[in-house]
Amino acid sequence: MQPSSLTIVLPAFNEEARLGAGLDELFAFLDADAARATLPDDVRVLVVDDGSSDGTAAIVHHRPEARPRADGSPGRLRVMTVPHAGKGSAVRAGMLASDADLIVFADADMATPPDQLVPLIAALVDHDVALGSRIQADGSDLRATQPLFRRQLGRAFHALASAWVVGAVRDTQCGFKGFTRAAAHDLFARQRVRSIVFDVEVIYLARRRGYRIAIVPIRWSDRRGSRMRARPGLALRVAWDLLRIPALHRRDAPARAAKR
Ligand SMILES: Nc1nc2c(ncn2[C@@H]2O[C@H](COP(=O)(O)OP(=O)(O)O)[C@@H](O)[C@H]2O)c(=O)[nH]1
Ligand SMILES: [Mg+2]
Repeated sequence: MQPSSLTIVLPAFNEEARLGAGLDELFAFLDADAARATLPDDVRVLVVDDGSSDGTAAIVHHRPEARPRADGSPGRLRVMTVPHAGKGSAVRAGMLASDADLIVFADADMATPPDQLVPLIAALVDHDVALGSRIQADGSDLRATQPLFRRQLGRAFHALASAWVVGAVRDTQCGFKGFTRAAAHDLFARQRVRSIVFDVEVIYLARRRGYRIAIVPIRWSDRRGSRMRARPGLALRVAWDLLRIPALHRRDAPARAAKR
């Protein structure tokens, strides 16, 4: 069946400075002919703000797309506010709150340009999960534009993640992933990790549950104003979360989950 609706979940934590420009870019694309021709008719954007102390939610409330439509139905943009617990729990809340046929999450800074929704959505025709990847078909890696310390952190992270839980998926941390509703609800209902390791956990669960997974090379560029602060506490949290993933899910049946 042709999907008729899509939700784009944008986790946002203290994004006052970047969210307005991000939403401008996103809606400019959604209103362009290319998007109308290729994306489902009903596209909604759900910003998940988990306890920002700045004007993140106000930015959303003041946008024209958040106003009710002429027929009284809700606008196509809304913000959901949840207690602060990290990117993983914000994405989880948004994925479970949507009942669209297809559900994608993306970074609010539009590090992945919105036109990359087209290949991501196309992959969901015959897959349940589509993982954006900054590694291109020719082997080049767009993460090369990141600052050196982030690349080094990324390599250390990947060495641990690949040995332990994600197998052949080379770019686990790309913040651009799409799911059918059935896969999104099944996976995120099980997902437990609150930190940035949640991406690895979702991939682990998707493999374990037997979903069809597409790796979709996407364009990406490093954007300034990253919310990530490298600190010893974070490194410990990340290592701990990576190591405990299999134990967290030892009771999740490896059998193939319900299909669309
Ligand atoms: N809701 C929520 N979003 C977060 C949190 N941490 C990061 N994000 C969001 O995750 C996305 C990626 O964050 P960013 O700082 O650009 O990460 P980087 O590009 O990997 O350095 C952005 O949309 C952030 O607002 C968090 O604790 N809560
Ligand atoms: Mg970013």
